[in-house]
Amino acid sequence: MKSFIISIFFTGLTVCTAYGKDPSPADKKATKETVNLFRSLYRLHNKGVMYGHQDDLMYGSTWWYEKDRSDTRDFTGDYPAVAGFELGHLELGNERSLDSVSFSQIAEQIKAHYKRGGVITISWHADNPLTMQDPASKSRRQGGTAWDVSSKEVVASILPGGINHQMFNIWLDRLAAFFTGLRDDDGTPIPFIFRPYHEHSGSFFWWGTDICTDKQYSDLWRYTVQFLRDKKKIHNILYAYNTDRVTSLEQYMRGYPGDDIIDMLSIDMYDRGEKFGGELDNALGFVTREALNRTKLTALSETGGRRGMQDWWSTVLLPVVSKYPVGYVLTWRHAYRSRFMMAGGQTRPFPDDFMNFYNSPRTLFLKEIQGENVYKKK
Ligand code: BMA
Repeated sequence: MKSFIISIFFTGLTVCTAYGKDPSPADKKATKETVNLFRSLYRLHNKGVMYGHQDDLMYGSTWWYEKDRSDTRDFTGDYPAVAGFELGHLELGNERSLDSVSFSQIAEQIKAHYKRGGVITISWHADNPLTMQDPASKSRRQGGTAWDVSSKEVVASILPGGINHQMFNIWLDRLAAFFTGLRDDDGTPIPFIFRPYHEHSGSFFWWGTDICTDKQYSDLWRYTVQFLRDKKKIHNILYAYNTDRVTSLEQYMRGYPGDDIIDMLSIDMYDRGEKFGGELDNALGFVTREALNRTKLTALSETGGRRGMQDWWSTVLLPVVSKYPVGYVLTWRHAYRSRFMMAGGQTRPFPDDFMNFYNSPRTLFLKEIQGENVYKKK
């Protein structure tokens, strides 16, 4: 109310001040729907943790692109609140992703999920811009891909002044063209969370902590955002900073590009054994605290269960994520396995215990966030 009264006197100025008070995206020119999404997600931290699933709308281990189908919905009756998509190989100008998914179908499903009022997140396993040019890399396992960590010169080679800088600009141009095409029927740009250069601490991608310097990593981020936001004038993106498992805030923040670039502090952690619960508890504690101190969003943007555990969802994951303001938890794709299917393999997409996670008052699936109207669409 106070800012409303002041705004009667100093309209232009107070709009900015009032804006500055509320949690807001790093992009000062973010579209209305993007600002609304950011604020809704920030508010939802208090309500519960959204469930997200990678490629949920594109395929499952037993089916391939059936419009509107979803493993999550098949199993629970509801879509995930957050739908994940992957753009690896878009940079090459290909029609299909590294997982053989058609980019035009991805765009279609992004639009469908936006229409339903769901949240969209996009990852990018970009090929290695340096080693992919070396024919010898083809003979190596993962040679030329995002996982090729054979050279420490990659990030330097694409930054301004680097030998691959022009090529990298073409890659970003292709991303920009795809992003610009993500529009609703009335032409409204569809807001989404973009999580490139992920799992920085892991050093199994060419942008990892052991493969480039912290400064280069930060420069890569800043260059990318400035290219998409300032040069291409794309204002419907929330940017997610992300690491793999870390044990301290200091380790987490290595190479952080800055609050003027980043909207979300997220972490990926998979369960590799009994210590997982404690490690996740520790990491989510300092990541979410730091995020809220900076007025940023949070997520456990990739996680996955321990093989053989029947009740992982309700006894390991749920108790820890319930302790902290974690915006969403996303589990990775159910890769399509035709040969496995032919051999009569298991066809259930989730264990029974997933229903306990679904039924928990702490978790939010699509129907629960539809009521929130996260984009404040009319
Ligand atoms: C990885 C694996 C790969 C996949 C990649 C991008 O974690 O699932 O098979 O190509 O993600 O989706």
